[in-house]
Amino acid sequence: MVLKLYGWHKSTYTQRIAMVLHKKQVPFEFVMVDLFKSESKTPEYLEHQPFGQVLYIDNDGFILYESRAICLYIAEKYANQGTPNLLPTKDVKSRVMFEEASFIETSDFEVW
Ligand SMILES: N[C@@H](CCC(=O)N[C@@H](CS)C(=O)NCC(=O)O)C(=O)O
Repeated sequence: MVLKLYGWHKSTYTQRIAMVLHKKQVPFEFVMVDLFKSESKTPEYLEHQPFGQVLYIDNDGFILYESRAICLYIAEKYANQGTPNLLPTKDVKSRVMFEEASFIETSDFEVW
């Protein structure tokens, strides 16, 4: 079954996932969740994303809902296709510099 991305087109979190999926050439179905209509607050939606936010993915029944974790999942699961080396090497300095940039982005630049 094709990977499903439940998100909102205006959400930068959703766009982040779509970008990584494109980079890794992973086919996916986009399922629109309209925040203006509170579609992320329905009981059915909350079963998959308990914070009532966009977004989440469904990959053959595997549900994941934190955007950066999803990016890591996609980059690692589809490591052998699309744009190579989205993740740093196993070298400890490269890894922590990646995490440093990621934490800075989360802490200091997060807007939607
Ligand atoms: N930490 C979450 C944040 C998701 C998030 O904040 N989504 C926003 C839209 S971009 C949202 O759904 N806001 C509506 C709400 O919180 O009710 C992630 O990275 O996936």
